[in-house]
Amino acid sequence: MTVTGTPPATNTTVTGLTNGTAYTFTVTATNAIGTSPASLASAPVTPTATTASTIANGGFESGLTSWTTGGVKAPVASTVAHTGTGSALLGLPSGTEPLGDSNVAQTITMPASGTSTLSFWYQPHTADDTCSGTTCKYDWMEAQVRTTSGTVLASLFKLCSNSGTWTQFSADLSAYDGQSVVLWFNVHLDGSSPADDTWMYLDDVTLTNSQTTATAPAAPTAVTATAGNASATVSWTAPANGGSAITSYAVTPHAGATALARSPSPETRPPPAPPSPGSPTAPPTPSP
Ligand SMILES: [Ca+2]
Ligand SMILES: [Ca+2]
Repeated sequence: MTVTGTPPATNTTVTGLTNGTAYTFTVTATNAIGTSPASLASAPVTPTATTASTIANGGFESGLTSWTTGGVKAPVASTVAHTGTGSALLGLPSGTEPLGDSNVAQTITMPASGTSTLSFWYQPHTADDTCSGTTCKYDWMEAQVRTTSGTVLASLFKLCSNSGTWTQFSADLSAYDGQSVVLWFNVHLDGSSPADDTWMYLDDVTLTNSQTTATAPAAPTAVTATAGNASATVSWTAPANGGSAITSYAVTPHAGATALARSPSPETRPPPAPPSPGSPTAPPTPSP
């Protein structure tokens, strides 16, 4: 593509690229007399699809829209927010305690690949005993990843806390990439009388995805050559490897503007002799 102007801008956006493919870029400058040689190539970059959160209304700014509620005490929208003005309230802060669950759930389609991280914030309260994990037997807060048919794939946490502070929880859900799963958040109540209620505010449920595709290495730098007798010793600095180990280098001698045959790696072999018209040792025609 061509960038024009007076003077022309020194940046531009190249569109129409394929996500997941590594690209490098070179630039030439043109004036009234002609066009420059191309620049060295940029470091490689790999465009990726913009991954908006696949969780709808994860900030509960639209009440409980897009969430399914369940249990003996259905959760309600709350204005006790971690961010924004809304959250979900699971369980109940006061009043007669029912026996059973209070949950919200949403089915999401996980990204096809990459590292997928679930994050959410919860603010736990209880008048019942505190506990953690399998020791919980009265009231508790919990989060699970389930199949769409209800089978538990992972228990993210299970505890009963009265910290009353917004607490972040995050988990790597990459194992479920490409699947439809249910995010399930619950407060369990033991129906005690007199009531010892338990409740939890839930907010900012997000799923982020990052792609870790390896790319081609950057260009080697600091290339120097020392002349010898019909040979030259070439050395260089290894570049960033793009996330995949470098397996070879190729060294191409140039005589003037003409690229000659490449030397294979490793570079212990002297480069081909310089061109000599009519000589039987002249190297072959340049290859791309
Ligand atoms: Ca919110
Ligand atoms: Ca209780």
